[in-house]
Amino acid sequence: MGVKLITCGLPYANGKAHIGHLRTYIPADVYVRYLRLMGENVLFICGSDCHGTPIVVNAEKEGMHPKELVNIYHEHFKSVFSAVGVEFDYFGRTDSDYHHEMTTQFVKKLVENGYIYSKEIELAYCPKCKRFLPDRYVEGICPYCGAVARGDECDQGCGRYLEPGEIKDPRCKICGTKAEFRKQKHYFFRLTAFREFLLDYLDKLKGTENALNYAKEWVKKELKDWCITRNLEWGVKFPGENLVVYVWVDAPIGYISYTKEACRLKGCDWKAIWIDGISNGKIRWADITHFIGLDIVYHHCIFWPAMLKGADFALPSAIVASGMVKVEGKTFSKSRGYVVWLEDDYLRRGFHPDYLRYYIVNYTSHQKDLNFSWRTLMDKVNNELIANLGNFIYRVLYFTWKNFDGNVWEELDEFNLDREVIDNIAKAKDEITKALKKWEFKVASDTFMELSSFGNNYFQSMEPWELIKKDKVECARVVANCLHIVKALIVLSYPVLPFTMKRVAEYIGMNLDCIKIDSVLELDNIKVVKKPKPPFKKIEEEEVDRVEKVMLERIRRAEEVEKKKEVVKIEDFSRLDIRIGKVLKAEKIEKSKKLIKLEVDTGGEVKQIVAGIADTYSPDELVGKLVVVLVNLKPAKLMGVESQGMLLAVDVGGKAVLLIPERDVPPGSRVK
Ligand code: B3M
Ligand code: ZN
Repeated sequence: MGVKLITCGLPYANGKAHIGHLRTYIPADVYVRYLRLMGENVLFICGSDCHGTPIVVNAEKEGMHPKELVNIYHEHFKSVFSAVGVEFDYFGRTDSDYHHEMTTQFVKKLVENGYIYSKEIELAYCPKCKRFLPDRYVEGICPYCGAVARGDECDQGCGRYLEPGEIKDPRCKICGTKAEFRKQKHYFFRLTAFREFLLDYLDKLKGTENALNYAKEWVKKELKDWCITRNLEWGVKFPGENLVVYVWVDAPIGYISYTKEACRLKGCDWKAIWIDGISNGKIRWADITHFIGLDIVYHHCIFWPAMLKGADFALPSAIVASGMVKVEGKTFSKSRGYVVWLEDDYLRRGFHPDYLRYYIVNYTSHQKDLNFSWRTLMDKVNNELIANLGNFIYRVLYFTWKNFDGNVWEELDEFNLDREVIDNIAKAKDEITKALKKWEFKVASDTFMELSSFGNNYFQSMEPWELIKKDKVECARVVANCLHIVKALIVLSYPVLPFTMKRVAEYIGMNLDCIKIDSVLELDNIKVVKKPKPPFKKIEEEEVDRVEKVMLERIRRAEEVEKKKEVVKIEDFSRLDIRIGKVLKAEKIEKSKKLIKLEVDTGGEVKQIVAGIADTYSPDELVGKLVVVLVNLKPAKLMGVESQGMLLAVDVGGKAVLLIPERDVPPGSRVK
C-alpha cells in the first residue's frame, strides 16, 4: 500500500507556540491517528521555517545571529508539539544542508525548464542604511487598499501578497528614513504560464471549500509573475547570485526535503511520493494532504502547485485549511494580548493536553473560526468529557473491578453482544469514517460522545447494581456489553484523547499501538486488570480565575500601550517646546556604557543634556550636528549629571537613531 503523506504548515522559528498554531496541528495529528486506525500507511511531516525577513529582523533586535534564534524556537516547537501529542514522523529545519541542497536542485530545474527569468526592477532602498529593503525591512501603504502594509504583505488591510517594489510611500523599518526606489536585477518565476494548469488543478483538487474557492477566484483575477529573489544574507542562495530565494520558495520545498530525510531514516521511497505519483489527465497526483491555516492558502494553492508542475514534481491531492482563531471573542492578536501561549498559559499551569485537543476539534467545524475561552474549556471538560465519557468508562470499569474482581467471563458460558449495542458501535464507527473523509473532526468527536451517551443510558436502564443482587449471570452479560462499549470508546476517541485513552486502555490490558478501527466490533474477553481511576480531572473555578486574571492583565497592559499612542489634542502638543539645537561639545560619561553629556546651543541658550546614544554615536561625530531637542522638560539627574532637556530619537532594535532637520536651520528654530 502506498504512503499517504500528511504535512502541516512549517511554523516560523521566530517565536513561541500559541493556540493559533494548534488550530492546524492538532486536527492534522488527529487525522493521522484516525488514518492509522483505519490501516493506512501514513507519513506525518513538518519542520521549522527558518528563513525570511521576520527572523532576520528579530535576530537583529535580539542581538544574535539568525541561526541562534532559529535553534531556540526549533527546539521549542519540537518540545511543545510532543507535549500536546502532535507526533510528527519527522520535524526538519529549512536552514539544514539537506534542505539547501534540495531547494537549489529545485530552483535549477525551474531555470532549466525555462520558468525563471531575470529583470531589472525598482526596489525600496534606504539611503541612510545604504541597503535594499526586502519584505519586513520596509513599511508603507498598500497600493490596493491604502492600509499600512509590510513589504510583502498587506497584513492589516486587504491581506494581499505584495510584490517587491509594489508598496507605496516606503519607509525604512530600521531607521525610519523615507526610502528611495533603486533599480536592481532580480529573478522571476513565470507564474502566469500556469494559469490554465492552475484552473484545471484547482477544479480537481480536493480539500476544504474555504481554501479552494479563494484560490480559484485569485487565479481568475490577477495572476502575476512572481519575484523569487531577495537582498538577504540569510536564506538559500539563488544559484550564481548574491541573492537568496524568497522564503515562500524555499519553505514549501521543506515538505519534500523533510520527506526525503524521513524516508532515509524509515526506508521508504520519497520519489514514489513526490515524483512518481498517479497520472490522471494532465495532472500527476501525489497522495499528499497539506494542512494549513487560512492565511496561507494563496501560497499553497497557487505558488506551490505551479512550482511543483514547473519542476516536474507530482501534485498534492488535498489542501485542508483551518478557520482562524479568536480569544475570548476577540480576533487573535499577540500585540493586543488576545493570545493563549501554549507553554506559559496552558501547560505550565497544569491544564491537560487532551482537554485542549478535545476543545480544538470539538468546538466547531474545522473550517469555521474557533473562539477560545477559558470558561468554555472548563465547561466542555467538566460537562462533556467528565460528565459523559469519563463517567461511563469509570462506572463500568469500577463496577466490574468491585463486583466481579475484574472478570465477568467466569459467569458466562456463551456471550453475544446485544443487537442495540452492536448497532450503536457500528453506527459510530461508520459515521466517524465518513466524517474524516471531509475533515469534519467535530462530527467525529460528537459521534464518540453520542456513543458514550448511549452507553450511559444502557448502563442506567439495565441497573446492574440491582441485577447483581438477584441474577449475577444476567448482570455479567450486561457488564460484558458495557465493557465492549468502553473498548469501542477507547479506540474511537484515542486519536483525539491519546494520553487519556492510553491510560484507560491499560486498565483492561489493551495495547493501542497497532489497534485498528474494525476491532471495535470484535468480541473480546475484556477483563479489568488494574484498579481504575476516573479518566479526567475536573477543572476548578479557581484555576480559570487565575489564568483569566493573567490574560486580562496582559490585555490591560496592551491597551495602556495603545492608549499611549492615543490621539493627543493640539493643545497638548503645543505645551512641548521643541527646538533645533546645535551640539557644541560632547563627552562620554565615565562608568556609563550608553550616556553622553552634551552642550547644545538651543538658540541663545546653551543647555547641558545627557543622552543614552553612545552605542550609536561617538562624541566626536556629534559635535556640530543639528539635533531636535525638547527644551522645556523638567531637569533630571542621570548618573549624577544634570540633564536640562531631551534629544529626540527613534528606537531601532534598542539602539537610538537621532532625528535631524532635513536641511540646515538656525539653532533655536521651533518645531511645530
Ligand atoms: N512559515 C508560517 C505561516 O505563514 C509559514 C508557513 C510555511 S508552510 C511552507 O503561517
Ligand atoms: Zn491592502
